Amino acid sequence: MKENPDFSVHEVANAFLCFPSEEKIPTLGNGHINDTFLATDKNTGTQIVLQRINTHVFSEPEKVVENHLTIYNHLTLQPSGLKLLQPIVSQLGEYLYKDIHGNAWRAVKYIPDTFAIESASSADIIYPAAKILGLYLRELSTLSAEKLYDTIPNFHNSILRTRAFSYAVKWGIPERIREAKKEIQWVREHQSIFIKITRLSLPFRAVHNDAKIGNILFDKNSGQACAVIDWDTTMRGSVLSDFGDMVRTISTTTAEDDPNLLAVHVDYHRFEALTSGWLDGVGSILTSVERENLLLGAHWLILEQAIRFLGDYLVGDKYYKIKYPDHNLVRAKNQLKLFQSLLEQETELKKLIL
Ligand code: GN1
Ligand code: MG
Repeated sequence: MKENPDFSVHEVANAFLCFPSEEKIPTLGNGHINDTFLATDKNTGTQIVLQRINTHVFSEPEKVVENHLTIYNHLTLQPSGLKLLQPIVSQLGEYLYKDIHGNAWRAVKYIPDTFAIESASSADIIYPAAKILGLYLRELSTLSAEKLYDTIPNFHNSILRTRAFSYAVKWGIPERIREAKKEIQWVREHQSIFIKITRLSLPFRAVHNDAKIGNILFDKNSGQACAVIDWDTTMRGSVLSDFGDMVRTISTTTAEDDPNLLAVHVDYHRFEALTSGWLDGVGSILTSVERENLLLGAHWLILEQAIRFLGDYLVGDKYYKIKYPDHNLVRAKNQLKLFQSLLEQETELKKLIL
């Protein structure tokens, strides 16, 4: 059953909490896909995160909650002390709750005294943020990827994504296609990078697949990175895409939708700090093919993200939540600028990795 825009978050809070507060239940975070709320139990003060799973994107929400449980059970046994998203069962004893409108919901325990950010404005957080993303991968390295479902099949298959992009360029909204002519041309000139990725024999592992700065929680008191969140796409994939997503969101001071393109660039010193943090985090899990191609992972992910935003703009914003009409175009231009900056510094950046 597909999601329904009509829902009562209070009904859902009632399904997961014994005595939910009757006050307004606020939204939480800036996710592009799911709807997230923070509900409180008025007797105990316990706070839980309620999420309506976007079933246009995650067509089998059962797999999302099953993977979550598998990951949680695995990470609980690991030594690093990452704070974890503890799944919560509904009063019916299930991890997935279908509301009366047919929407799919799940809940996790809120990790108190933490905050999230959308861009790495302070240089101090780069090393710890990168390290925790690496640690997450290190701890997952002992979980067989076969134990996880593909919650979104072909998620980082950029050859298929290029096909979808070509379709959008052919059948999308004509005015938008005209408006984005320059960007479409630019993508076409650089998309051969995706072929390079498919030619590498990369090992499949359980990886995060959405390893961006917004998916890290920081402790309010110490300022330290303490949790990696949003495990919905943690499944089979490559560490290169996680490295790439990290570069995409931490090597620059700007958010992915900053329209000020002059400010969008990969900063050499940030790149240096994030690479060293991430490598310290992953430890010795990388194979030589992974290690040698990390920078290619950054090219891959940034260009892939650009075509996802641009393609969505061309077809009329069907996938990503937007805040204004050209939002996806602004995001795409931002990512293309970042990609260009990466290309310009390729030789110097490569020296930092090898
Ligand atoms: C989406 O929902 P959210 O914000 O965690 C997207 C990622 C993109 C990201 C761009 C399932 O993530 O792949 O990289 O936006 N998730 C899905 O910020 O498509
Ligand atoms: Mg996500």
